[in-house]
Amino acid sequence: MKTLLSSFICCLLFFDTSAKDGYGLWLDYSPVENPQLKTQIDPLFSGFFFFGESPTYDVIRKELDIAGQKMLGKTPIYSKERLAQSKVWLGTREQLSQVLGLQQQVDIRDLGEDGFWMGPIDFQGKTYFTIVGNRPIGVLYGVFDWLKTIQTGAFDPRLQKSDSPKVRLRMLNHWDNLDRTVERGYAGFSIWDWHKLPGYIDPRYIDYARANASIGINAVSLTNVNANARILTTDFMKKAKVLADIFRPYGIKVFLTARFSAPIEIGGLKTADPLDPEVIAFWKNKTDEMYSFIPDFGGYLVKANSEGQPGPHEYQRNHAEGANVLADALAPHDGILIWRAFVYSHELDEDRHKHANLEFEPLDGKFRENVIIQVKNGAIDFMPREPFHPLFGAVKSTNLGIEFQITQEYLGQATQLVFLAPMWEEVLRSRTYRPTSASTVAGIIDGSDSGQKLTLMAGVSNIGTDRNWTGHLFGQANWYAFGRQAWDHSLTSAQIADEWIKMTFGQKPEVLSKINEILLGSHEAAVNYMMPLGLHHIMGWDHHYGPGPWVTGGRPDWTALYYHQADSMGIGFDRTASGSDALGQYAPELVNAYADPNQIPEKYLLWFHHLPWDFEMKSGKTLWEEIGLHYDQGVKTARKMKESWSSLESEIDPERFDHVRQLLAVQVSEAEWWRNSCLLYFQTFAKRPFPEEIEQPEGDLEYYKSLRFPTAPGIRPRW
Ligand code: BDP
Repeated sequence: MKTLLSSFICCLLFFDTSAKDGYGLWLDYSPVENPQLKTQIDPLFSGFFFFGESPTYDVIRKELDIAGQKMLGKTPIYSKERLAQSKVWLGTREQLSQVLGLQQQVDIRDLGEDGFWMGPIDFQGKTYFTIVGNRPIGVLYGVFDWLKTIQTGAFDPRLQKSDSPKVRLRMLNHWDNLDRTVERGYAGFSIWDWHKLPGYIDPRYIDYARANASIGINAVSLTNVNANARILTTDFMKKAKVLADIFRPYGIKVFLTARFSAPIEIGGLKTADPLDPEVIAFWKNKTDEMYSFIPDFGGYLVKANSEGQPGPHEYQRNHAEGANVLADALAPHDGILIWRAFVYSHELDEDRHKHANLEFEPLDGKFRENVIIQVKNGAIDFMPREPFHPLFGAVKSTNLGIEFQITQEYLGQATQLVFLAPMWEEVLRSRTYRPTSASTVAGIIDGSDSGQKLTLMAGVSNIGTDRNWTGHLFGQANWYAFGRQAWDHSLTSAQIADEWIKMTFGQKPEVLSKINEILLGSHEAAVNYMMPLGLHHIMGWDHHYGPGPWVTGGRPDWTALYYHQADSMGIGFDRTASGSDALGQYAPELVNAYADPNQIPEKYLLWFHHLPWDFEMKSGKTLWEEIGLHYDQGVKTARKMKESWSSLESEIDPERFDHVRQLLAVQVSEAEWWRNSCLLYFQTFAKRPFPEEIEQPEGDLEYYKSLRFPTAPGIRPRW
C-alpha cells in the first residue's frame, strides 16, 4: 500500500498535468531534463540583479517567474541591494557603466535601439552572467534569447553573443473587423474584444504581447486594412489606449488602419479631398487627439483606391498627395504613415501585375520622409509562389516595406500544414539587380542596398480566439518564423524550424528530424499540388478555399481564366515583350534571364510564358506531363508528411498529436482534390493522356465544379 501511494505521489509530482493544447506557444518552457544544463542554470535563477527600474524590467521579472517555475520548478530570487551576491546582471549599457565604471563598460552603442549583448563579466574576482541592452527593451529581447538557449539546449555560460534586428519595424497586420470577424482569419474571431474594452483586460492580450516580444515583433496594426472609420472615434481611441498601455513594456507600438473617407464618415465633412483645408485640419486634429491617448502611437496603415476602398483618386489626387496629408499630421509626433501598394484598376488592367509600378514609380521622391510604401511580396496576391514584386529596386527615393501573409489565405488556410519560412526566404534572397547588381529584396527593405532608414517588414496575422491561437497548431510556426525573419532575414528556414520545434516539442532527435523534414518540405508540396510551375490564382471563388481553375464571371482579373489562359494550344500568362511585358518592369538582368522559356527557372515558367502543351521541359518531358508529375508529387509528399507524423505517436502528447494527425489526413484529401480537379480540368484543353507514372486522377470534373463551401471562414463581411 505504501509503495503504491508513494508511486502515485511520485507520478503527481513528475507528470506534467497541464494539458498541451497549444496555448503556451513556443513559450511553454518544458522542464530542463539535461542534468548538466540544470546544474548550470539553477544557481542563476537564485540571483537576478537589475541595474535600475523600468516597466519593462517588471515584465522581465514576470517572464522569469514563469520560466523558472516551469523549467526548474523554482521561484527566481531577485537580489535587490546585494549586487555581489547576485549571479545574473540585467540592465542598460548606461545603467551598468554608472555602477561599474567605464572600464567594465560593454560598448554596444552600434547595436542600436533594440540590440543586446549577453555573456560573462568578471568583476572583483567573480563572474556574472550579464544581459545588457541600449534600452530596457533590448534587455527584454536578450532575456528571451537567453531563455531560448536554455529551451533549445544551447546555453553555454562562457558564450558571448550580441544581436540586433536588421529591420526597424517588425509588424503584425491584423485584418480584424470591429465586430470581431477576421478577414482571411482561420483561427476563430478577433482577439480584440472591443465591446469589453476599455474596462476588461483579457489575459490573452498579455500572452500575445509576450509571444510577440519573444520574437522581436515591435509593432501591431490592430484593424483590417478594409477599414472602418469608427476606429478613429474617441470611444475607440480609449479602447485602443488600453491595448497600447499593455503592449508598451513589451516594446510594441500600436498602429491603426485609417479609412481615407473618415473625414466624411466621422468628421461630418462633405469631402475627403486631401488638399482641402478642412480635411487637412480633420487629420491633424484626429491625430493630435490620438496622441493625447497614446503618446507613442505608431501611426496609420492605409489601403486606398484598391478593391473599392476610398482614396485620393476620387478627387483626382495621386497616392502621394493622399499619403502626405496623413503623414504631415503624424510627423510632429514622430508617427509613421504606412501606405499600401496593393492597388489595381477598377477598370480592367491589361495585366494587373503591372499596375502598382505604373502608379508608384512616377511618384518616386514625392512621399514625405515618414511614409513607407508597404508592398506585397509579389505583384499579384500572396500566391503559393510568386516572383518578387517589381517595385523592389524600381524606386530610389521612396521607403519600401514588405508585406507577407502569415495567415494562409492561399496556402491551405487552417486545415493545412504549410511552413512559410522557405517561401519568405526565397523572396528575401531574390536578386533585384537594382540599385546595384548585388542587391536583393532583403537589401532593399533593410536599407543596406537602398539606403533607406525607415525600414519595415509586415505580416498579415494568423492569430484568433482559437485556444491554440492559429487554428492549426503548425500555424504557430509561421507566426514564429515571421518574427524571426523580420529580426534577421539571414537566418535560414532550417535554423528557424529547428528553434521552433525544440521550443514547441522538445529536443528528442527523432522528433526533431521528422518534424524538420515535414516543415521544410511542406511549402514545395503545397505549391506542387496547388499551383505548380508558375500557375497562379486558380483557387475557389471569393473564399479562396480549394481549387477553382474553372472560375469565371465578374471581374476578369478575379477569375482563374485570366491567369492561366489555358486553351487548346497551351497554358500560361505571357508577360514577356510579346505579351503584357510585365517582365519589362524588372532589371535587364532578369528580363534577359526570364524572357527565354528555356532559361527561366521552371518554378516561374507559366507565370511569365504561355507555352504549348508539348513544350519540352528540362527533364525531356512535355509541359503537360510535367504539370501532371508536379501535382502528383505534391500529393505524395503530403501523404509522406502524414505517415511521418503518425510514426511520432509515442513521442508527442496525445492532444497535440491527434490534432495534427487529423488535420494531416484532411490535408492529404485536399491535396488529392486539388490534383484531381486541376488535372481533369486542364485535360479538357490539353486533350492528352496523363503520364503513366502518375497516379491517375480520379473523379468527375463536374462534381468538383459543383462543390460549394458556404461555411468557409474568413470572408469579408458583406454588410
Ligand atoms: C487579398 C484578400 C482580401 C484583402 C486584400 C488586401 O483576398 O481579402 O482585402 O488581399 O490585401 O488577398 O487588401
